[in-house]
This record gives sequence, C-alpha cells and structure tokens, in this order.
Amino acid sequence: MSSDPNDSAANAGDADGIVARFEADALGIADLDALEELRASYLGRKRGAVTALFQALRELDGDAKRAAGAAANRARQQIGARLEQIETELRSAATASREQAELVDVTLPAIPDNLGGLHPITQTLQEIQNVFVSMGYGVVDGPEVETDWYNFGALNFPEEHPARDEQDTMRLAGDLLLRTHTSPVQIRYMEQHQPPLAIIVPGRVYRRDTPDATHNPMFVQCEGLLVDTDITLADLKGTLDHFAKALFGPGTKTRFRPGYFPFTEPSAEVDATCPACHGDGCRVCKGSGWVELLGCGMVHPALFENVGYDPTKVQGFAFGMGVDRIAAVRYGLRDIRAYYDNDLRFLRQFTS
Ligand code: 2U9
Repeated sequence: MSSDPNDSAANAGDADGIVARFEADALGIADLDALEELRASYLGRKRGAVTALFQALRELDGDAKRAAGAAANRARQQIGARLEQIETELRSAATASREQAELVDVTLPAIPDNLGGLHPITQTLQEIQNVFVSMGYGVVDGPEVETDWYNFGALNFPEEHPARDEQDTMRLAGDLLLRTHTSPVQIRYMEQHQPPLAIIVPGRVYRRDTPDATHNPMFVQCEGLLVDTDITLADLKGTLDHFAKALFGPGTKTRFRPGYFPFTEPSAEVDATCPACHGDGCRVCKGSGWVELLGCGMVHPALFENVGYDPTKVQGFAFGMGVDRIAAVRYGLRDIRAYYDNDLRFLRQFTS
C-alpha cells in the first residue's frame, strides 16, 4: 500500500491517510493563496490526491469499488468542509485586521485649526458700534469715491478751504475724489430720509498724508448724526459722555474744548480721561491724563438747507472719530502704521 495520494491503487485506507495528511497540512495555512494551493493539491482536477482516489476506482469492481468510492466521497466531503471553514476563518481575520487598521478614535481631541482673528481696528469699531446701536442708532455706509459736492460743498466747506487742495485730498478724474471723511454718507442719507434720524457711519477715508507714527493716508472713521426737533448741546454732551464711559469704563470723565469745523456750529473737541492710567498720566496720554476721543458739534443750518430740511424746525448734532487712534489708545500702540503692515506677529496679539 502506498502513501502517495496519486497512487492508482488507493483504497479506503488511503482515503483516511489522505484526510489525515490534509489535516496536518491545513494547520500551516496562513493566507488565502496558501489555501488555494492546498485545495489544488487535494481536490484539484489535475493533481488532487482525492481526485486520484476517484480515478483509481476504475481499477476496482464490486464491493471493493463501492467501499473505496464511499471512502473517497467521505474524504472529499471532509476535506471540502474543512477548506470552507478555513476560508471563512481567514476572510474574517482579514476583515478584522483591516477594520483595526482603519479604526478612527472619535474621542481624540481635534487638531486645532489655524484660525484667524478680527483685526484690532475691526474689534474696536465693533465695540464703538455696539454702544451706539444700543442707544438706537442705525449703521449706514456709502461710496468711498465721491464728488466734490458731497465731500466738501454740501458740508459747507468754502471754495478756498485748504482741505479741498490736492495737497490734502486724493483727487480722481474730473470731479471725483476719494472721500476724506464719511460725512458725505450723512448728506446722502438726509436726502433720502426725513427726521427724526440717528445713524453712525463707519468706513475708510483717504487723505494725502505722509505716513508716520500717528498718520496713515487711509484710516477708518466712525461718524454719527442725530437730527430731531428740540435737540440741544446738552443732548450731544450726554450722549458722548455715555459713549466714553461705555467704551473706556464707568469711571471715565470727559471734557469739551471749543473747536472749529465748517459743518458744525458750535464745534468741540472731546477728551476722555486716559483709559491706561485713569488720569494719573502715563506713556499713552503723554503724561497729561487725557486722550483725544473725538470731534463734534451742532449741525450747521447750511447743511440742513442743502438737503432740503427746514433749519428753523430741526436741530441735530454730529460727531466724528478716528478708529485707528482710539484703537491705538486702547492697546497702547506707539505706531499706527503697524495696523496695515499685515505682520502676523503683530496681528496675533489681538486674537482671543
Ligand atoms: C454731517 C454733519 C456733520 C461730523 C463730525 C467731527 C466733528 C470730527 C474728526 C475726528 C478725527 C475726523 O477722524 S478725524 O480726523 N471729525 O471732529 N466730525 S463733527 O460732522 C458731520 C458730518 C456730517 C451731515
């Protein structure tokens, strides 16, 4: 009797031996390729050991043939079942290891985004706006390219006023210019609306200035305008004193000095006690205890005439501030040119 699975003289004993040898071979199978190789060497049509058992049946007759046939069938059935089982095990192990490799731990902390932040001027402007919006003011904007009339004429600037000079104003083709203040927006607004009205107007403005620590040829202004009946200088003072306290803190005091603007009469310059030293004197207020906050005044009657209001019936007050300078005071900044350098080492200091 031979142990060669292909021996044509194979019989029932051979079938058992083949199954036993298969069981031993099956123990070393670690992947699907090896499994296919194993299947071919036992059940394959050309070289399968079990296939050879069936071929050997041709040489047998009668009981011997029946017994050997039954044994071959059993061997084929046992080997086939075991191959199925191994395949199932290998496939589920492969799936498990793929799932393990692809596993995502959803409880891990997220990788932080490199988020930007609001520019210090934007932050300061938002605080200014919030104070006035909470008093019922609307926020309005308008064009940065203006005509001479809206930027100067309607605002009562005389023809020979130095601000109109192209030394001071960036002029464009024809009658156009880059607005030097946001005031033209209030003129346009009054043309379209009737009193009572209360608005603030933030926006970029342009002046022909040589940049230095306190000047930029472009900066951000926020102006305000209130028009109604029975408006007095006391309304103006109360409003702006509240504004200074809301912006710099409740202990802040204000002082009003006489000023001059073509568009307001009377006019005033308003100082606030220094928010850095609360009036003691420090680097921010250059030792004086006071910082310049804004300019203001009662709207000149000529402006009301220019927009079709009756100056005998309505009064108003207006104010204007440089947001860059207020932010500089707030952050103790020495050189306002840093706002527009876009140096991330500077800007990151203002992100929260
Ligand atoms: C209308 C009527 C009146 C706006 C005003 C000021 C005073 C003022 C400056 C502050 C610093 C400009 O940025 S700055 O250089 N502004 O002092 N602005 S009253 O008055 C107006 C505006 C529009 C129709």
